[in-house]
This record gives sequence, structure tokens and C-alpha cells, in this order.
Amino acid sequence: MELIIDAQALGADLEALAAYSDDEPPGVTRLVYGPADLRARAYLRQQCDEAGLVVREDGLGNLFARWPGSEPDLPAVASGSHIDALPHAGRFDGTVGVVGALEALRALRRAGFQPRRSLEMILFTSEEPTRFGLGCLGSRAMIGALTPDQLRQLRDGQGRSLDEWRTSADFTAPLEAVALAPGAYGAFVELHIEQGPLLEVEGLPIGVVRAIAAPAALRVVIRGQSGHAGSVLMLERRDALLAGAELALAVEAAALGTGSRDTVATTGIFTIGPGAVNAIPNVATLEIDVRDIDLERRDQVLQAIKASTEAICARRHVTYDLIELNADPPATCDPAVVETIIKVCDRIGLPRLIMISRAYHDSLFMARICPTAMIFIPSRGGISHRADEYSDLDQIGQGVAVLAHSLAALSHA
Ligand code: HGY
Ligand code: MN
Ligand code: MN
Repeated sequence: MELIIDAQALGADLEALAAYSDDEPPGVTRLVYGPADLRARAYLRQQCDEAGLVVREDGLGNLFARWPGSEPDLPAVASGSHIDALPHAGRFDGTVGVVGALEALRALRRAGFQPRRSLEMILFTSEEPTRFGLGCLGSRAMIGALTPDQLRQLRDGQGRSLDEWRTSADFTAPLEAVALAPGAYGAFVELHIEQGPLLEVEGLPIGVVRAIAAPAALRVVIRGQSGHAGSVLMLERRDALLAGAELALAVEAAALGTGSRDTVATTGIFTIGPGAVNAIPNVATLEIDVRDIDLERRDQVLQAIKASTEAICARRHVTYDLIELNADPPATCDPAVVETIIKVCDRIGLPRLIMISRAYHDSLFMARICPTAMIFIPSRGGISHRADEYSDLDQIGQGVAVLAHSLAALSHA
């Protein structure tokens, strides 16, 4: 089937989404349920309507744009990703998978394709952990890994609840209806930028993901004693910042200590109080991200960090609270879906690399309820979660072509 991917339309969609941002170009900041996110969603809803898709949104704002197939009762085939962006991020993380899925469906319709299984584009709400401290909220809730009660307990950094945020964004459908019925999907494929250097280094246009690394996150709040920077002597201090600083270095040592290049750990958030140059810090909050493709090694690092927290705080006479925000297992992509994508690449003449994803994605959770795989396209310099994240339109168009042909094959599987 001759498929024409409209690179101009892709570019226009990405350009339009990038304009809905709370950052200076080329950076993008788009936190879930904020004004920029809502304007981006409205734009996408309009594109889905114009493409003739049947659109619905659930109580979290997950958006589903469906092209009913000839056998609409069969489990559908879906593709999608996210549009929320962490502060000062890039314009391609997530959005390539959303506008790419939309363009794949548009290209199939233009080519006169007739789906047997319905085809659906999904926009997952809140893939980034920025607002509520937990990533992949939409996909977790869709697969039942996050209950309505757990969702209702979520607060942002200022204490505003997820319920307040979602209802103010006009997502008022019951949270109880977010979890999907068993067998809702027959397959899921996500197109995403690699967010790493491998494809560019190898000079390859397509990555076929066989596994997704296991992410975990901790929040540690350390409490010491504030006091006058001039009059409290050094040996009398209980300085929360210094305990936190030691802990951040212990996090790095724990990751390096496994001896594997596949173990990574990051202290991405480190805030202190009261925040005066002449007052001893009495509180330090660290958020720590730990990942590995090997679950046991990842959990070893979590244990080592917990032990270091205990030891450092005891020695420095400060107290701490440690919360495990998430500790998810890795995902193995479905061999049959991987094979479908490989066959498409070979048929349309695109060299590909079978690889793992060190970043997590909504596919990590979709893989728990249906056969799932991912398609990667190169990231310039391997850069992501930065304003200078970049993939060119040819690369994106090639990824969308592989996606469209894969969805067509899966729709008739
Ligand atoms: O952090 C991640 O891996 C994803 O980009 N949110
Ligand atoms: Mn991201
Ligand atoms: Mn992403």
C-alpha cells in the first residue's frame, strides 16, 4: 500500500503545539492541566475532528480518537503518547507520538485503507511527574494500577489536589470510569524520540524497542535545626542541607557501585529552607530518580540509598521522612508486535536497530494490558528534556511511515 506521509502537516502540528508553552522558544514548558496544556489539547481535538475521528475524553483528560473498523467489537489497535512537557524541555518528547499517530491515521485514510480492528490515537494525561510527583498518571489509571482513591490523594507542590486541577480543566467524568475494560486493546505501538544517542551514532533512522527500563522515584525530606549563621558554632549544628548534600553524593555512588552502565540515578530536585544566607538550613527535600533495565539491580540501589539516608541522618542528628513515590517493573515488548514493526522496516527499506528504552513511557503500562512495542527515531546528540532537543522532519516522517504500516498490519491481524 502506497502511503504518503504529509511532513508539512506534521511540522505544522508540532509547531502549533510548541507555541502552547509557558517557556521562551525553543524551550517548552507545558504542565498537565495548565493553560498551555488545555490550549494544546483543544488544538489536537480540532485536528482529530477534522480527521473524521470519533473523540472521547475520560475524567483524567486521557483523549481517545477512534477510527471504527469493519469489526468494531474486536479489541482495537492503538497508538499515542503524551503532550505534557517538564520545565524548559523540548518540543518533540511525547508530541511526536501524538501527532505522529494522528498523521498515521490520516495517511491511511488518504490511501483508502479499511481497518478491520478499529484504530485509535490516545493522548495520555500527565506522563511527566512534574505536577503531581508521579509519572504516567493517565496510563497507570487506565490499566487500573492507580485507583480512584489513590488519584484523589494526589496533590501538587502547593497542596492543590488532582481533583481540583482536573475539574477546573473541565474533566468531570467519574474517575471510576477511567480504568479500561479487560481486552480493550489488541495491540499498542508508541512512536517516540529515542532521547539517547544510539541511533544517531549508528546512523540508523529507526529503533525497534524490545524492553523498557524499570523506573523508581523517592522523596526524602530531611529536618534539622535552623539558627543564626553567625552565632551557632559548627559542632552544634544540625544542618539539613549538608545531610542532603551527602545523600545526593551517596545516590551517585550507589548507581556507580553496581558496576553496570545500565544503572542510573539522579537527584533531580533538591530544595532547602528557610533560604536565607545567614540562617542554617533546617529542611532539605530531595527527589531521586533510579532506573535500570535489571529490576534486581535497580532495587539494590534503592536499598543502598535508604541505608545511606539512615546512616547520614543518624550521624548528623537530623531526622528524615522517606517516601517511595513509585518503583515499577521493567516492560518486555511483545515479540509479535516487534516482529511486525521489523517486517515493515524491512519491507519499506528502512534500516533499524533493536534496542531498549532507558526512558520510561506510557508503553511501560500499556504493556501490562496488551501486546505493546515502541518505534524510536533519532534524537540529535541524544539530547532530551532540554530546550535544544531536536529531530528533523524527515526522521519524524520515517517513523510515522513505519507506524502507519505497522498499525495497518495489526488492524488486520
Ligand atoms: O523520565 C522519563 O523517562 C520520561 O521522559 N518521562
Ligand atoms: Mn519526558
Ligand atoms: Mn516522553
